[in-house]
Amino acid sequence: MASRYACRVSEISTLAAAPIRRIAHLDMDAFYASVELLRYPQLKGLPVVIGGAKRRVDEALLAAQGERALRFIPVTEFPLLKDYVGRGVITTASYAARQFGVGSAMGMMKAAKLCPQAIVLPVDFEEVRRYSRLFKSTITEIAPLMEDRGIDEVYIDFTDVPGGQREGGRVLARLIQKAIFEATALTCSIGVAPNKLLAKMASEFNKPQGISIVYEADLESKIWPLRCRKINGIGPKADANLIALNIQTIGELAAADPALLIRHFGKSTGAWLHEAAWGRDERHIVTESEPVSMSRETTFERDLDAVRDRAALGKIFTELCRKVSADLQRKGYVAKTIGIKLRYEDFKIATRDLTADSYTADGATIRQLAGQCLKRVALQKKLRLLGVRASTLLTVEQAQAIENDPKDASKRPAKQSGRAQAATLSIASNSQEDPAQATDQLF
Ligand code: TTP
Ligand code: MG
Ligand code: MG
Repeated sequence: MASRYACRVSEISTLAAAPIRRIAHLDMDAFYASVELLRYPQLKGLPVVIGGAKRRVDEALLAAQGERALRFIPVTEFPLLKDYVGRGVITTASYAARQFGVGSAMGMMKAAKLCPQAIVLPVDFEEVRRYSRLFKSTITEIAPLMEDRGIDEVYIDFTDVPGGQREGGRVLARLIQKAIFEATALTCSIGVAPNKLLAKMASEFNKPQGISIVYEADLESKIWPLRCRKINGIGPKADANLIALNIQTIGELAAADPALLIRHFGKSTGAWLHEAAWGRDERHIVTESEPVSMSRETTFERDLDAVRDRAALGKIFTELCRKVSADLQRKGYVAKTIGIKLRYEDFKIATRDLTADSYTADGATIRQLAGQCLKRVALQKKLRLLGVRASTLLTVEQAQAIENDPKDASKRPAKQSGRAQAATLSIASNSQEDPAQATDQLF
């Protein structure tokens, strides 16, 4: 009897000691605009919108005098929204501009009516990506379980991180905000809650530079008064359907009969809507490692012959290289190894790759390297599929760091626009074909 009792006590104490699941959602404040304001501190506090094309005058100044010169451009020299001609949309607006009702995805013309005095700046994707990486690596140094949710937001598992349970996670949230500010001079907002769904909503509650904690018990007071649209996953269409059912708020959704929701939205969405309205979400944080390669391939509508369909194959091949190049550039990577993959009409596969002595993301360079790989495969049989792969990846920043290291000149990356430099360090193959059969018939 006594031992059973002891066992019960230990069970209870184990339960009591188990930390509460705390998930944070962190979102940068007016991200693109804030990144530009670092470059132009003279515009701080002014209404600024991001959109439109690059300013040539800044480009010239940047090239001639470097980044620091930009901060001395007089405020009066910046283009204003009222003078903007064109049909573009705004990607984001500084908080000073938002007071005039200007915001993301709004047409420039409409925004100009609301806030003609706003300054228009273009986005610099490379800079935005650099800051995106910087704030994310700052987070993972403190809290390793992070899920990347796009350019300016992440989920973080606070549960087992020091400070993650103090004041409902506020202590850790404050620490992360401070670390990000020290690393980037940018501000962010953080919501901490028992799950992703609630954390995502919470991060918006006190923007900008806000922290908000949502406990399970806050569901009724903080979540239920919100409009259904605030649930991440309820888009304009689902929202309109809910409104048609006279369901406007999350509280009304929670009160709705699940059977009615299932009738209107199907089994899985209907059930999910009910769970979401009750603040239930079991999804875990999904961490992702850096990509090891990026590739593009295409299966042809009919098998193609290297001689007869040479022109078509050449075009497809170049296009695949262009896409791999665009993928690398969009994600901010450079590659040192370029490979090709062929599938023949008999479904046999041949691959070749080639490691250059420099890194690149340039389409023409990739095409040239892939072309060299192609010289080493047999092309007598018809082809079903063609693929191009870039591997041995580095981020642009890592590659630049190597380039700037005078001790390691051998690893210097190629200039982005340059042709491949001596690209024949190693030729690897794992083909089921006999390399001796290689022909010179290239497309
Ligand atoms: P958001 O996080 O939605 O917006 P934001 O960071 O500008 O402002 P907030 O303080 O409210 O979070 O988007 C992040 C960036 O993504 C934003 O700075 C610009 C870009 N973006 C677009 O390009 N188009 C869009 O429609 C939206 C919403 C954002
Ligand atoms: Mg943001
Ligand atoms: Mg965001």
